[in-house]
Amino acid sequence: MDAISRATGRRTLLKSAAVLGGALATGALAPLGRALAGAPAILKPLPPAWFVDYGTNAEMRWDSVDPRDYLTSPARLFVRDHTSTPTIDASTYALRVYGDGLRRPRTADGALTLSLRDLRRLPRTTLVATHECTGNGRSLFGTQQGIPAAGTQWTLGAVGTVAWEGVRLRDVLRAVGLDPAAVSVQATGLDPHYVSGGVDHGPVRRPFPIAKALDDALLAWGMNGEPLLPDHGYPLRLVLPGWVGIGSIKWLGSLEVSTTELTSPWNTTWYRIGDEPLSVNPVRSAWELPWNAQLPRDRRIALTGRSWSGAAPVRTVEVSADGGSTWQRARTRRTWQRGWTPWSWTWDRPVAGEHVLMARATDAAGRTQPLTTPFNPNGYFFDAVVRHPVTVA
Ligand SMILES: Nc1nc2c(c(=O)[nH]1)N[C@H]1C(S)=C(S)[C@@H](COP(=O)(O)O)O[C@H]1N2
Ligand SMILES: [Mo]
Repeated sequence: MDAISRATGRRTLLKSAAVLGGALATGALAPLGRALAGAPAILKPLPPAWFVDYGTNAEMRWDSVDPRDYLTSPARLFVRDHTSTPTIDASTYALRVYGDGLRRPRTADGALTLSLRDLRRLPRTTLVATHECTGNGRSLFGTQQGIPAAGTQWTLGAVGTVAWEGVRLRDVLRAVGLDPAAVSVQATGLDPHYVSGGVDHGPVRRPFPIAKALDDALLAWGMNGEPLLPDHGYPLRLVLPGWVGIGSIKWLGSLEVSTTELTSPWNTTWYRIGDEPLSVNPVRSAWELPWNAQLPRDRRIALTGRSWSGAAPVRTVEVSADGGSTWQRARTRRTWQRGWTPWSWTWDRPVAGEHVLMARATDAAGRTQPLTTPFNPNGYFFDAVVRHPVTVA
């Protein structure tokens, strides 16, 4: 099924689709056509049992997570689109690589092009890693700390753990030839330009240090053994493990390698706190429970959740059911590579009434979750211990 028939199949079919006919079918005018037709930005189905739908963004519901599944299936992974998911033909797709940081410098016009076939000749790798939006938990600045932050009001579901399959960026850069003086790489997406407040900010793009490129960055074409879904970057995306989601540019169109620091509004204006462009994700935890869950009184209740950190595996998780007066160790399960740590805890015969559950993780780098986190206007990095309300009856 093509993108348009899938999109229109999901929501009410639009009379205008027939009028837009040919242009829509060829995909030539896809972004414009979709906007005219009022079609959704996100192409995959967003069943309300699994997602909260914000239009161009969709959040995974933690109460829909099956504790037995370590990985997040692509169908259930959150989506964050600045504009809308483009439809890209993999057979004509090519990644452009240029910049003065290549051993043989190239201008944007003279970029080297790499097809998916070219990339697949390099050694393949699979990496399990937790993938998370910088603004995950943003709504809690308002609901828990009393000062709302601007932006998508995610609860805690802008996160998932995926087995990415592809090639290491360092192998690509070595094959292409790197100037030892290279310091910065800028990744640019093929989605429509991001226009906000009447300003065209150009395509979504963000630079990152060459050290990250030569460490663990991947160019991924697969997730959990399947090709990327269109919403997650088909046919190729960048993955910067452990880093803010915005670093992992989807629908990767080009990489510029430079001997000077590159910039874009995505590191100079957005995705920074104060002077610092954000990079490594903080420590966070979530219960696999609905908000205001109803639980039975006078029983032993097995509860589960997960914790994760961008810097290192989560080592310990403590839980409190009395508002933080006393804490007990949760039982943690194994962390897989760079992925999250599932945990469980038995609540022993709670009494009837309103309760608050709290979970606090500490990672192997010694980072932990504070009880409150400093406010920032865009609501990034909400890493405070979440006060999760439940009713026992
Ligand atoms: N080209 C492009 N890449 C992008 C984005 C985008 O809008 N366009 N959104 C970024 C943000 S903010 C996040 S959190 C992740 C979300 O990835 P996902 O939708 O696959 O979960 O993609 C990042 N890469
Ligand atoms: Mo994000």
